[in-house]
Amino acid sequence: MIKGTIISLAAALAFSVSSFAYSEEEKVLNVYNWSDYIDPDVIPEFEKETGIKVVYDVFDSNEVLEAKMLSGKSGYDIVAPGSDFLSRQIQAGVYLPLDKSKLSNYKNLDEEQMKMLASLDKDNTYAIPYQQGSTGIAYNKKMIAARLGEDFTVDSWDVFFKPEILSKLKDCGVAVLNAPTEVVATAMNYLGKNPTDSDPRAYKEAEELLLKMSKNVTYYHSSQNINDLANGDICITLGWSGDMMQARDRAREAGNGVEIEYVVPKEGALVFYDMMAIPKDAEHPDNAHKFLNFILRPEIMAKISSYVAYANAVTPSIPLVKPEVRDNPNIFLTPEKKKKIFLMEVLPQKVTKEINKIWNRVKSE
Ligand code: N2P
Repeated sequence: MIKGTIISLAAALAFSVSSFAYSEEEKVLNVYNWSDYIDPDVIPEFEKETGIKVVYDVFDSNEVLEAKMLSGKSGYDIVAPGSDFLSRQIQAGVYLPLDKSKLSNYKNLDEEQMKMLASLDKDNTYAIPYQQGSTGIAYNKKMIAARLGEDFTVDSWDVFFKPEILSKLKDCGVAVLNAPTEVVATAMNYLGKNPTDSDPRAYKEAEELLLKMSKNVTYYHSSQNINDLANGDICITLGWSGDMMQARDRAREAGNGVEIEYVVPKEGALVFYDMMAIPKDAEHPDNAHKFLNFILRPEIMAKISSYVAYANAVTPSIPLVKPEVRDNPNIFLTPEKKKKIFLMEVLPQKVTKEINKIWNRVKSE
């Protein structure tokens, strides 16, 4: 009898402590996501439904996010690293394992892609895929035709890596992502080398190629190219697929006559998955799980992909994505395009260090 009372007392106490802890979590969620990466209605919808106030900050560089994460105190509840960066950050122990019992919509994720992502996040322990895109070339059709001829087809990285071509575009504005890991990998791939070689000495030729390219580059920036391309302030950019489609939409909305094309060049392009994970020091992990579960709903994920023009891995969302995005072979890649792409693998720190050194030299060229 006494034993029974003690047990039920203990159970009651445990219950009240856990419900206390649960109700104690402040109704706040600090999100750190890429810029231009969500439908602006999604956050207010989440806030309205849950009563959780979202503080939404943005970044446009994996390297910047990584520096924050490795400093140990991010101050965020949700962050969105690229899958290769995520993998290295997992090894550094900066994330909380997901509590999948709180993610009833987890089942919506495409099994095949999750299996592939498990090579970077074992058993998909720490993260869910948010959006997926490629790193290719976008250009202003009329400006390029005026300089390279009506018959010139932009379908090769030659445009960036052959100075005799790129120099003809210098006057109309050439932008390159300020994304050292991706741009160096792109140069390696163009040279027929392993884009994720683990030997720092393998990157010499890529550096030379980029140094030559840099003579004709107007600026390095990872989000300014959207508006600049839409407004006709640059004529070509090495850019992210969905962002470039957003540029096209903005030009159309403005009715300014700017026509934009995006291509995955024939030599291939890097494909990335941006993931969402919960930092270990998150102050609102329950709210974070609620947010992840919310965006895993087919109609919410479809809304996001329709707006940002990136693909996603929530299978039942695909039929709900607007046809212009869903049927765009550069966004939801066709099997034909899939043959030409490559995924980043985790780079050892010594390679990242070398890439950063190369990048500083390239940018100051
Ligand atoms: C969103 C860009 C995210 C793609 N604007 C690069 N990871």
